[in-house]
Amino acid sequence: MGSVNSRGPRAEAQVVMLGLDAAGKTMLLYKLKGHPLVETVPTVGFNVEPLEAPGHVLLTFWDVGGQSQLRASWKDHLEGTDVLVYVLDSTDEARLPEAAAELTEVLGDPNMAGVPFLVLANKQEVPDALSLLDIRNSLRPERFRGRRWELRACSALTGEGLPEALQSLRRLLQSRGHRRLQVTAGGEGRASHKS
Ligand code: G3D
Repeated sequence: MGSVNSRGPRAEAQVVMLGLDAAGKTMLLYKLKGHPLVETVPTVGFNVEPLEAPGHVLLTFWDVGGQSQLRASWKDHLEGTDVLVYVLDSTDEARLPEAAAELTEVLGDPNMAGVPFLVLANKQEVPDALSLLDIRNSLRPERFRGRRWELRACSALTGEGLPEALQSLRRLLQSRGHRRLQVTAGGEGRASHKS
């Protein structure tokens, strides 16, 4: 899987979506694509989906965590990544340290040097979900120096926060030279950083 290469502004981007199993990646993908909700099945291996944002974004998503046999193969597919979307289950406090460790491992890959990332704190409609502040304090995204990042609250179930997530994606892609992507949304609940 190669990167999109052209002179001038690019309208296509390679977005890799990662997260522990059951974080909600599949459901997020369906919601972002405007499909009706379907019963999700565990992702085995990886999926590649063209996602209109409305520019053309090639979205690849992976399940990690507890699937060590898959990690060797997903590492082969990080080359050319423009933005990483990292999905967290905000109701799974117990596995937050594991999720943080996985993020560290992914961003430490040589292919991910300087690649910006968007953390989506999913399942925020659940009443006892961790707050964005709790997640930020646990994840400490500012420790990843030399790259831009944003942290967003969202719910794949209700769609809350998804327009704002796409806006973040657009901003991060723009920082990589994707000037033609246009996503319109406004919102709140964002933490962002430019290093
Ligand atoms: P994955 O692709 O990251 O493995 P899935 O995760 O999209 O398969 O979702 C895992 C489970 O979390 C599913 O529940 C799904 O319905 C649920 N889920 C995903 N997003 C949300 C959300 O925003 N809010 C809530 N409340 N649940 C969500 P099941 O029960 O099918 O395992």
